[in-house]
Amino acid sequence: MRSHKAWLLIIILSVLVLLLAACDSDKDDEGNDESNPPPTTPLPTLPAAAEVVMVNTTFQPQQIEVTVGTTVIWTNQDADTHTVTAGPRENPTGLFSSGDIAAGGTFSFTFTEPGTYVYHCAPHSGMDGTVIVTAGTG
Ligand SMILES: [Cu+2]
Repeated sequence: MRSHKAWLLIIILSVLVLLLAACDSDKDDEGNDESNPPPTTPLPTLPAAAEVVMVNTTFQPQQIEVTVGTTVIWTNQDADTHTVTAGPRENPTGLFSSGDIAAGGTFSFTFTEPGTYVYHCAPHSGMDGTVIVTAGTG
């Protein structure tokens, strides 16, 4: 009984020593990796977003440039209702049309093709904006 316990103790100690040794070598590897990280591959392109606010019956910024795939979010900070309507006032394209956006409301649209997109607010002449969409790099 006594020698059986002694052997068990020796085996447990041996396993512990082996585990500690393994941990030490792991730590060394990780330490080296952290202090000298390998070159990282480019991250996948995340969905991009850009913001335009409607304030003082204008779009701010009045013109923005984004890359393909960007979602533009318009937020109405005025008390008046506005719209975000694609195309020139006299000839809407129908690409997007927010309908009425009440105070505090938002509208978003994702641009999937490069180009220059003019838009306007239907009720307010002179309230116009432009989104320039360029080909993305990624
Ligand atoms: Cu408006």
